Amino acid sequence: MKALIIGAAGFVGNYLTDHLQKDCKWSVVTTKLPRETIEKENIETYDLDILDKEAITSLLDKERPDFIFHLAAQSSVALSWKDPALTVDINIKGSVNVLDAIRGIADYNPRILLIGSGEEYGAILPDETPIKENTLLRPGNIYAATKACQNMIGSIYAKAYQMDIMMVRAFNHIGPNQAPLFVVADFCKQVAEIEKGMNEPVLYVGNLSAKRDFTDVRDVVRAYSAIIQKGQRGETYNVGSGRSIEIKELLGHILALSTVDIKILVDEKKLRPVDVPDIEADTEKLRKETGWEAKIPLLETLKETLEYWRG
Ligand code: A2R
Repeated sequence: MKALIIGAAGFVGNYLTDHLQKDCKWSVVTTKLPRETIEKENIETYDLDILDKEAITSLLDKERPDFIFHLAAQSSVALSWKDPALTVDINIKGSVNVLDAIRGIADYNPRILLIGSGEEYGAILPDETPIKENTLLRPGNIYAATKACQNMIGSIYAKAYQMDIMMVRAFNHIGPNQAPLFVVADFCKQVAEIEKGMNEPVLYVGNLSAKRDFTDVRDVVRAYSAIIQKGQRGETYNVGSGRSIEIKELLGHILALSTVDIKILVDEKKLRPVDVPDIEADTEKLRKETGWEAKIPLLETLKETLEYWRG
């Protein structure tokens, strides 16, 4: 089997490449932007901007992968506020380019996975958690709106053109190598810097009361390969641990792993209005249809992420 990962130079792409090669034993082709680098063995890597539909077509025509994982995105919520047009271009027009390029190739029916986000659900009501896939989408930021749109277009293409497209909504995923824009990487980086004496023993935090659903990125990529093989055409699958945890408790676990005493201070800049106090994925559909279970305990992921930043 041959798999193509579009947008493989990002956080998830790195883990997905390893998983498909080592665990699934598939041949893997990846794409990246010209400014990015991918250092992997036995991998064919192409430069590809998904805004260039013709380039997508010629790559697909040449490689004809059986499975296509579409990861490429403008994935930052913060940047989506600053540059909504770019986010719409990449996340909506780019995804349409990918789907349309596939559709335009004769006698070619790959299985395709579009990666969306738990952010698509937005301001859920208290009785809507754990969140099921059929919950009303109320995206609260530009990034979330573009991913919700990608999801809708994916299901329309699947139905209208009988294409084997599956969609996921991934909740918070964490692990070594994640950018410190995200809460766990941010806390671990700060702790590691304090331990090295680079900073005073003060850890700056935002809102600690929110509850979120965290999954190790290596479990997430296993879910992706399971869905692309066993998922149903046009269906959407939540990917999460199925258990939310208060950020305060998460911080407590990270501090317990630290070798020094650390004071906690609230940084006004990190405080964001939290309109959704508890976000927890209902993952029954994923588990029932694919047999997937999260394997890596949260404490193990936190330990490895802290070790990564210590290094
Ligand atoms: O924005 P950059 O320079 O980090 O590059 C990202 C790349 N990308 C593109 N690739 C092709 N054509 C474009 N026009 C384009 N614009 C951006 O897609 C990055 O290397 C990759 C996405 O990776 P990350 O931003 O690290 O996201 P992550 O955490 O790996 O998540 C994968 C997927 C994304 O669709 C997220 O929105 C979703 O899972 O949560």
